[in-house]
Amino acid sequence: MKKTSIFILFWISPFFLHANDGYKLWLQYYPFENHAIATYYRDYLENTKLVGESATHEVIRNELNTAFKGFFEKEPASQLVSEGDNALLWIGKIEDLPKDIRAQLGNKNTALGEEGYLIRYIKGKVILSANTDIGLLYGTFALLKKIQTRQKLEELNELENPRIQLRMLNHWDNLNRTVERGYAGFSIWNWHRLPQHIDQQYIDYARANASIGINGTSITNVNANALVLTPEYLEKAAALADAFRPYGIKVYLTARFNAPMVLDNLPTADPLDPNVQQWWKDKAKEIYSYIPDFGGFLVKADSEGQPGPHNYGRTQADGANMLAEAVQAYGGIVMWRAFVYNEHTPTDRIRQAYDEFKPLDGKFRDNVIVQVKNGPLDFQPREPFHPLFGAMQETPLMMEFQVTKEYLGQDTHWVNLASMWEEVLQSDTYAKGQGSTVSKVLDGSLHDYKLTGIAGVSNIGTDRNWTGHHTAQADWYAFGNLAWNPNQNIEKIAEYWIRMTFSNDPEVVQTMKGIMLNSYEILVDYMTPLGLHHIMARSHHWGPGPWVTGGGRDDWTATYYHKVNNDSIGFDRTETGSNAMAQYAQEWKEVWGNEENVPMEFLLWFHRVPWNKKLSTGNNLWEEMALRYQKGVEGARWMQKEWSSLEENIDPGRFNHIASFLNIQVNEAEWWRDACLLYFGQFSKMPLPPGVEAPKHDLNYYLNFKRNFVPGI
Ligand code: BDP
Repeated sequence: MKKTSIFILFWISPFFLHANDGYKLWLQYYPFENHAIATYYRDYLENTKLVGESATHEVIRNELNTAFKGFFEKEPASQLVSEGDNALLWIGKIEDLPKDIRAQLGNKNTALGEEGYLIRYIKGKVILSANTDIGLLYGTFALLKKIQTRQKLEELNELENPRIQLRMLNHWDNLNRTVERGYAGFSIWNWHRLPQHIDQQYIDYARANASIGINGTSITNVNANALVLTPEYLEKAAALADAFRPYGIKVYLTARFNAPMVLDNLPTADPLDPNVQQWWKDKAKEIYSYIPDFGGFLVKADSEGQPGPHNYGRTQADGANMLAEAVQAYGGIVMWRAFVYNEHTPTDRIRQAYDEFKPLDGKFRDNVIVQVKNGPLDFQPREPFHPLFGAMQETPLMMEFQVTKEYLGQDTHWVNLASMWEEVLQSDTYAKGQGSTVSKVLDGSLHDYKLTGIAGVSNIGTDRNWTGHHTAQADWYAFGNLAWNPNQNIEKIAEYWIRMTFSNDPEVVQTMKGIMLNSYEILVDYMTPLGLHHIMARSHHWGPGPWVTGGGRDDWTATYYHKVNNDSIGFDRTETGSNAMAQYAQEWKEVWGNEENVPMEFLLWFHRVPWNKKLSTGNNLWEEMALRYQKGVEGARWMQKEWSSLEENIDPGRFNHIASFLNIQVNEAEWWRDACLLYFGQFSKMPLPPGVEAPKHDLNYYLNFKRNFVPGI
């Protein structure tokens, strides 16, 4: 029998009989499905030599042990370190490897960066090496992933470096442990028990993040509480930083712009005032005395009630540069958010960030990076990429994705966010001609940025499975993978996640992958088809609210965005309207600017269209909208059916949990369809086209549907 044929033997393992609570994420390390596969990998895992000593080496050793115990359901012999030099798997920094092993690598390591690793199969041995301890840790997780996904070790020949420097999670966690837009329980940071108690969950959080290459975490809400900058909290943040350090993860804090006033009664927070500047310098010094490798500040200013430089007639660059100067001497950075818009809505809200930041290009200090949301509005189910990505050649920009699904069904909907992210990352900005993708902006190659980064707003909480929905773990996983390399194939990412988290059973892999890769279009169809946006319920954003109007802020209503009337619907963003389209390259104006050939997914984002307008599909606008809502509902039902076919192949704990959530998803998809079509139908005054199911209730029912204490606010 050839060695390779062991990979196609049968798959059922007793492991599936045990209910799984999901806590182990994609680091399940479940037993091999048959003896032949187990034997194949055991040869290597039992003959491993880990060279060198450090806190990170300790982490590597523990991870290898954990994996071994999972794979083989027993303790490894002698700490997995083989005696003598006969090891089959070598793990060590280049400089630590014995001469003969290093010699085998030849000059194949020259392209290794600070955080990179290489894994090579040479003459019967697997050699895993790196320049740094952290590179070694990343390589260890990469190797374990290969084993988890049943790849052949004889084929290993890779050198990997991350394409983006800062790979960050942003927690919107408050000091009282509520999580803004968090749907998986409370904040995992137990501030009250810190700094004395380091919970196991912090360690497992760091492991999980390191396994996907995350190297930074901003632990507090962007709607910031200045208290986190006081000694009481700095001591606690330092304890977290200590716990995360061996995993290569730095801690960042959100800075409230008027902290000098709040904490020390300064009369102003004007960034050009010398006393204010001195205050931040002293504060930075104090922070670094607690956390010597503190990463820096993340700042939300002049947005949604947060104080900022506007309060003093100063620019965003004035504000960012003052903070940047304070941390520069220590190697710190400032991530300054571009999510700035005016409560009086002087212009189309989606224009405002570009209008404000574009003139400041090149005016920021070197250690500032501007953090831009993926789209120009606010984490909607579908938006075109943010025009700033094509506009700032002299100022490093980083991406902000929302991993938590504030506007996409929150915790109970299954939607593969990587599909949305890929669409954005591969969008062409045309900033330097064709092929100037957002991903090239982010990895710094397009404009030669010295600082590069990507952030994901965390979906993690105290729920046993971390993310509420078991499948939302896939979003965390995919985020890390795309942060490491924004050009990674999302189908592969989904496949690896399924294999590591659930099973290598081909039926599970195929079925789950099918659901995941279709889920995004399905959700867009039942929530916001044809470029509709911001039609969620007020404030908590859960469920439909196309009727939301009035109140203090126009730009927080639905009617501002769809402007429906009896004749037409949609936001004209061409020259005849707000002209937000002018912020994009000419190539896009040609695609999006013309109502006749704009891709259907952005029709109402850019245009105002009469209800009876005939579209390329042959339907008029009303019919198309109704059919898409219906299609979305049918898609959700299809997901449910596909999932139910896996009952025999998935452990009952997770199978039932996901089945129950899919039930909610189908009901809510129907709710979205019925509510939106009843509401918009009052204006189109046309009947539902054939094939669209009649709503379950009348419009009044939906208008009056209220729930108390929806999470995440
Ligand atoms: C909005 C959220 C709000 C956040 C804001 C932000 O509703 O809770 O504070 O984004 O990103 O989408 O600052």
